[in-house]
Amino acid sequence: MRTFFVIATLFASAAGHAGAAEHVIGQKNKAFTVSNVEAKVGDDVLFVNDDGVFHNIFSLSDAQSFNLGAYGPGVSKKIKLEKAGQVEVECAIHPRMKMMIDVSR
Ligand SMILES: [Cu+2]
Repeated sequence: MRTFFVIATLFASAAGHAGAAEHVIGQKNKAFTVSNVEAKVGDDVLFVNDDGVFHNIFSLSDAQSFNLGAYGPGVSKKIKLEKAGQVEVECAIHPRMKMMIDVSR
């Protein structure tokens, strides 16, 4: 009987972890295609340059800092969200480009 409860508990905790999602954030007309994204730790974010110009997407946020470097039209760059918190995303080439990723557990 005790064994049954242990196994049932293991299944219950495994069911709580859904697969990681992928969030696509485009860059078009020197702007992000979305201004706010709700995400979970472990999700991927794909930055897609749908523009005719280069972008250099980065973040200096405490939750996650990264710098994708300059990349041209048609190029995509992926990151994995590693910590909960607010990740403010900017472009080093276009200072007006800003968006926020809210990462929760
Ligand atoms: Cu840009």
